[in-house]
Amino acid sequence: SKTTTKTPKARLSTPIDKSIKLDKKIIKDAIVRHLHCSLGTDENKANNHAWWKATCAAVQEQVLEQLRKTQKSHYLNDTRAVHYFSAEFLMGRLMSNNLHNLGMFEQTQQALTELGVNLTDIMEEEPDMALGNGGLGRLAACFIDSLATLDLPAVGYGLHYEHGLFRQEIKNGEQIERPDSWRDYGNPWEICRPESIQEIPLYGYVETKYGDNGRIKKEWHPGLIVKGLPWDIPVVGYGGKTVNVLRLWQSQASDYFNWDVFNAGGYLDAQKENVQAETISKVLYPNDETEAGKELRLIQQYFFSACSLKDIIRRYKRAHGDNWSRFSSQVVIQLNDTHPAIAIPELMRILLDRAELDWDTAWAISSNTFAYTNHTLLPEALEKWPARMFEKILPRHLEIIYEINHRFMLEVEKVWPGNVAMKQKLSIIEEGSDKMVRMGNLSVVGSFKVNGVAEIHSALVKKNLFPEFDHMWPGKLTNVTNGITPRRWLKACNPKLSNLIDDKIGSDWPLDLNKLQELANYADNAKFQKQFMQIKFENKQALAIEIKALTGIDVDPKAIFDVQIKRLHEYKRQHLNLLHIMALYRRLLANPNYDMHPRVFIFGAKAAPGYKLAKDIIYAINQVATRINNDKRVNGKLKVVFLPNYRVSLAEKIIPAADVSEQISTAGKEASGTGNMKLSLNGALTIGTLDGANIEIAEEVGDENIFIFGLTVDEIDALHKTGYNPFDYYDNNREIKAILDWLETDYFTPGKPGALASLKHSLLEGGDPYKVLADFESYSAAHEKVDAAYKDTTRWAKMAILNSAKMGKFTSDRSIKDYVERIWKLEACKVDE
Ligand code: HBZ
Repeated sequence: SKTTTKTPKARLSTPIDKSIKLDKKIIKDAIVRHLHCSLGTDENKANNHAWWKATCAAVQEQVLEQLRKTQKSHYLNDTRAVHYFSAEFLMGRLMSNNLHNLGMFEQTQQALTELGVNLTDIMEEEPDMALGNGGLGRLAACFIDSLATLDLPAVGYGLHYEHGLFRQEIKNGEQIERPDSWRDYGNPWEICRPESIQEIPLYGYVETKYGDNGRIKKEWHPGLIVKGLPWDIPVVGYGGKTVNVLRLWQSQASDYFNWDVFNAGGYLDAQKENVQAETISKVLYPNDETEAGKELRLIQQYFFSACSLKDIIRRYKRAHGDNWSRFSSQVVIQLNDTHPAIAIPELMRILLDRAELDWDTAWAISSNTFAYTNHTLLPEALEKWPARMFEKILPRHLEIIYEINHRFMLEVEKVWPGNVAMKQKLSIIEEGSDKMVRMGNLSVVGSFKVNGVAEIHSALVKKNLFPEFDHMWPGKLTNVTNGITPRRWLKACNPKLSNLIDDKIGSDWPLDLNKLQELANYADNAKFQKQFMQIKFENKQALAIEIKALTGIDVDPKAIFDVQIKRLHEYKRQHLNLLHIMALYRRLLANPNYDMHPRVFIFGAKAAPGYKLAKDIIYAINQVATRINNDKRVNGKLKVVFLPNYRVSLAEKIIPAADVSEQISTAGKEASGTGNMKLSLNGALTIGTLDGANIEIAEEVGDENIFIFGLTVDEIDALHKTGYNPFDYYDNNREIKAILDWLETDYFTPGKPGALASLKHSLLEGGDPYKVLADFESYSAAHEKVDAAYKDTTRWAKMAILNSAKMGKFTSDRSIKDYVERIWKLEACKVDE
């Protein structure tokens, strides 16, 4: 059934480029044509889903036209291009983004209105493309948006997972994982490219041969060959000129493997191998910061890296034949974390065994092609693969890795002669009862640049993670601070605020986010403050309706909306937030007149399915929420909401409505964070530690416009060295003691005493590895400052405006320009008309 609501008064922002502005009549005709000719339905029968599909098809016509022109330009100019290798691209929905970037949002909205259809409603039909876990995957999505916007020749390469990140349901307070099926009814944006299938070898053995010239030749005889089928997702730059592609590989059984089995009557056995081949791209691994060491995961990594390299080489050869000398000047490959690091030995294998280049030539090409981005310092997140597993799946690659390591060890010997411990530390191979391949070390050795994702993180990468590499190769380790695309994270998700900004400072800001600075001139202007806060209020009203629909909980939009939205992890400290909520609750029970502005704490978080304590924290949040929300005594001053199934499209609804942004990781643990940037851009004030990009956000907004609390990296280090004892805080702070003891009663879990005890246990006997108790008091004090600031409405409005105004640095366009300048050395290539 289709819903017709009144469209907001038409307001056309300044056109980006008149030539591509489409008349609404043309759009309307295209939508109706697709309804009839592509979907076989009509205006009377069509439901929202059909309208959505028809509209996608109409938009895709424009997209494909620009895609063709872009590819022609890049081919004719034989441009150097970046290839962004990432196991994850967390794209979310594409309709609104594509409409905005093509500059046809308003016309399409009007066209649909005339057809009696509401664009906002049909956009809800689009499933999220959730092909990623969190920050790392979303960063890749923002980066390809910026690359296209800046007219840079770029291809994103990844996996075409059949099932993206699981859908989260909450049953009796607990997380339940359900499969995500984003393509069940087809995906209108993607294009299947069977003409570019690749074949990928796996398993088997390596034969050593002697060539005529006496040189040793290696030949890998694979035990299995799988096919990689590419699907292209067009990536539309803002302004609608450059359309790059995101190429995602789907695994398929190869046509000609195992005919022997088949012919011998083993039809079912052959089918089994089909299933195995097709399993490779079946499902995204849902672990964000831990490595499972599973065979299928390594195969996934090799599969998409090898398909992508073959694709790149095919394209290179079309222009340059067998002359490899220009390869690394035409091709740069960015490794998004170590997940695609296997591409390094794979390129070496191709250069050595196929192109028959000598080692030094091959190594010069390979090591000038790759650059690597590190996203974490957490030891449990650093990838290591058992050498045994490598030998079984990729026997030739293991040989090559040993050779890379052997030559690298000779370099280490030159710098630290006779130092065995140093060799053990830096070696790509970790010795022990189970030999392991360290993918981080391989990535540093095999890349020409390595970057961290925020200033402090990059400094810690140099100081703690790879200090010796920094000594050996000064200048190789660098920083590129993360960023977010302001097209999705302000223009599209917060139309009311975007329109207000357009009216004040013009509509260039999505391409030049530093322009937002000009808003600072209005930070004290009473009228502007009122408009700004009115929009925030309306966004909160809309979120309140969403909260009611999703959870049944009533929240008052006049309360402070305090949000923590991110993956659930101990280091992100959702439990610190929870302990503080319990403290407020306790204070309210002790003193019904406890002075605080009403507050709604909003959480969104998925836990890795195997991460017990993370799931316990979700359960605890939900149980505490239920108790508080149903307790009349708090008098509406406190509400707690856990929104199920946090994902990109839900973030787009929460962020414009947030007053307070919780960025409370243990200092030194959050590499950067990007949600912090999105929230601040939309006028939320940060309560946060001096960690990741929070530090740079504080520098931009000024200390008076952010609530910083907690131990610094150095203080955490010092505490660690002197010996941290969480019981000191438990024994000496009555509030902390009362709250932790409360967790052991059945107050929040009627009839089930102890159901929340694991939390207390981890914070006491467990040693509180993330220093929650050490930061509690300072966090609580910072929250009192938040409360006081909010009560002063003028002051709060000014602070909120200044947050939006000062976020210019955090556009992903700036990040990409940094990559171009410091690492990629690319040139823009304008697309001809
Ligand atoms: O990458 C995140 C960092 O935690 C965050 O601080 C940073 O802002 C962001 C972008 O640089 N890291 C992740 O999101 N990591 C993963 O999602 C991940 C996924 C699979 C893995 C390991 C990590 O095997």
